[in-house]
Amino acid sequence: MFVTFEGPEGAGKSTVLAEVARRFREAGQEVVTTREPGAGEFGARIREILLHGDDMTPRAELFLFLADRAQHVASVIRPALESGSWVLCDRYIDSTFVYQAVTRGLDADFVNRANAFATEALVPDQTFLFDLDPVVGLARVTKKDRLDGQPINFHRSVRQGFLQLAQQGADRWKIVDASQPLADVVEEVWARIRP
Ligand code: T5A
Repeated sequence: MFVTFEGPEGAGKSTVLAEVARRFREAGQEVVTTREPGAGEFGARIREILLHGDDMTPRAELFLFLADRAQHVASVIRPALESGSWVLCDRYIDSTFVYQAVTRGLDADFVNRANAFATEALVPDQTFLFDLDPVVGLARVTKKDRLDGQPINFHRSVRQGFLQLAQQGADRWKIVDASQPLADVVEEVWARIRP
């Protein structure tokens, strides 16, 4: 099973993902935890440019996220799935659609096709949307990066973009109210992630 965690900044994705993975391991289930951008040495270098480098054009930004994803799918995600492991991934194709197409304004059809090309059409089985007011989420983030530092309207558009995508999307989406206490968010995801 390939499960992705999506949402605006500071929504609690990585914290919840780590706790869910701990529970899987405790139950004897093989699980690989990973994230985008930034898995492995190749991804780490791209992450550094994307999050801590100089400003860049939306098109350059798109291709860096896609390069990271192509390598990540081929070297981490597919091998793990083929070995029978669960894969829990912090951000994936939907982040590109929302940040680079909806919010940056790049062509949505092109972004969808580019996502499919980069991943050889690997779509998650399940996606959790951690929905949260960006003002609350940004207040939770202590070390701000290049994207956290965008104007608040950028982050509002990200939230709306994710909500629209999840509401229109296929059954793989589950929307979680990420403003609840952390323990409640964990329980909700845990209850809904098990097949
Ligand atoms: N991006 C990414 C694109 O533009 N296109 C793409 O294709 C991709 C893949 C990645 C950036 O790149 C963009 C999106 C991002 O801007 P990142 O650092 O990986 O940058 O960003 P995030 O994934 O947003 O990581 P964050 O750390 O900001 O958010 P999380 O993982 O959702 O939040 P988390 O778990 O780190 O929690 C933040 C803090 O809040 C607390 C935690 O303890 C932690 O201190 N917390 C809660 N506090 C109260 N109540 C709760 N329910 C809480 N849940 C967590």
